[in-house]
Amino acid sequence: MATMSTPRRVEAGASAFLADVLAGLSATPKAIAAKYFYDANGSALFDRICTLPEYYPTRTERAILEAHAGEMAAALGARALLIEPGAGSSEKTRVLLRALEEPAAYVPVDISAEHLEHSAQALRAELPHIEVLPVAADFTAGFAVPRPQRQPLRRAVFFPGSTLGNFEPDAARRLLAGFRPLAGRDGRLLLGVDLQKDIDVLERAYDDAQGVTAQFNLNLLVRINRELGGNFDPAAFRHVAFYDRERGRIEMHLESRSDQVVSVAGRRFCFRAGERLHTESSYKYTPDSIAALGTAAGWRPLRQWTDDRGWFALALFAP
Ligand code: AVI
Repeated sequence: MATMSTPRRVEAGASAFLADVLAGLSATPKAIAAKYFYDANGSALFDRICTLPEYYPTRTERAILEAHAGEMAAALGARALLIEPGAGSSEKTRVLLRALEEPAAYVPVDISAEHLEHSAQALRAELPHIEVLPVAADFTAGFAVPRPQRQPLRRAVFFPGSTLGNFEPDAARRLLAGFRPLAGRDGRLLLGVDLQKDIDVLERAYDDAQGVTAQFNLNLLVRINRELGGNFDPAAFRHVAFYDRERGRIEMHLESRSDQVVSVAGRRFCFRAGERLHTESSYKYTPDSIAALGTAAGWRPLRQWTDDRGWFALALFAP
């Protein structure tokens, strides 16, 4: 199995980061993809976000899983092979894995080989009856699913955490369509999505009182300085997060507090006071719009589970 830790891949990753940052700072308006938040520090800050009182998605999704894991497991059927793109520490997946009937295996896929191996070991110790077959890969670029010892009756793609929300609608549709061949002919897709709700609840979730989300956003500049030889002064930028009702998305930006010139890898970029660098969009769906997106990607909506407030949904699809 390929790992992400060979020098060539690290260099390739660094040069893609550099090319994307230079292109994003040259664009109007300036923008850098949200996937670059997640260096070690960014991932640790995201873990903290997930525990914040204002950030409801993680605990709401977990509560839905805990309340309905039995039904979900029954819907996936016995001897399922569970594939999780972007698995991270597989924290919430444990709830589902525990409920599955004789699971064939669990295939967590993550870009960080080190993180993946660490959490695979913990899972094997906790759930010794489940074969864990980690794949270190960028799930958006495609990957091969390893063959488990026990013959699966079905493959199921589990994509929780509202990660889909960070994809633009067209890219989200392409991603879900790409899960079709992964799941196979009678496969299933179980998708976690954040739902549209009161604007204050949404905006507080992305601009918390302790300023952890602000730190998470500003860490992108720290990462650019360290990895790409930038000279951003993070204190010269302000975290901005708001909900765009028309687009149904939270936007996060870094707003320049003054006119300033920043250099990255020897290139100079001017910011005017108040100018924004767009760092993330987080789309919020409705039960109908998520069913429609799945349908547009070639999936058939089967059912959805939600919480009492209707804040988050787990949506199940078949081919
Ligand atoms: C990873 N992703 C689903 C998070 C979200 O809610 O869009 C990232 C995040 N950004 C700020 N807070 C959390």
